[in-house]
Amino acid sequence: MSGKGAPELSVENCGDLRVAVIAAQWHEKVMDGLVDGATRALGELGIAEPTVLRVPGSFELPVVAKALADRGYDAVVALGVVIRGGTPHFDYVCQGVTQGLTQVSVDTGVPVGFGVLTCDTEEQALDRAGIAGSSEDKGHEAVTAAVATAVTLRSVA
Ligand code: DLZ
Repeated sequence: MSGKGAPELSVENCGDLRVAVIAAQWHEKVMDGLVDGATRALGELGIAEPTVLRVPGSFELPVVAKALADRGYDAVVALGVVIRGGTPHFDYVCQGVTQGLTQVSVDTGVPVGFGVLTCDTEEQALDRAGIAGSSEDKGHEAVTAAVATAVTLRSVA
């Protein structure tokens, strides 16, 4: 999937929103970039002191996302990196986390930013991690999308 065509989102009146970030721990360098990008985005949006939690791997993201959504957060952002190996395990983890996060979001009505990279190689992941030399900043993007959606939901409440 190409990053071309991404919108320039302008998000306002969101400083009072409660936002939580959950981050997996596999692939440390990429994860550090995603978490930094997410934190930077929250600062730019004026959302101080977000909750940041770590889980072991991407497969654990949905259950914690559900707990946070149930506890009154206005938006949850899930960050992870899954890199293809030589077995079908990659497909099961990707499917589980994607369907799990979608289900949490739709069932609870709380937007869940999807900052989970599913890549063939570590190089592809680093190129999307928002570090020096990256062409994309997916942690930042996931926060902006989740908060923008929370603002939209508030306007229709
Ligand atoms: C087992 C596993 C593998 C092989 N690869 C990754 C990965 O690339 N990225 C990731 O976030 N997690 C991986 N995991 C761990 C699973 O997400 C999960 O933590 C374990 O299967 C334990 O439930």
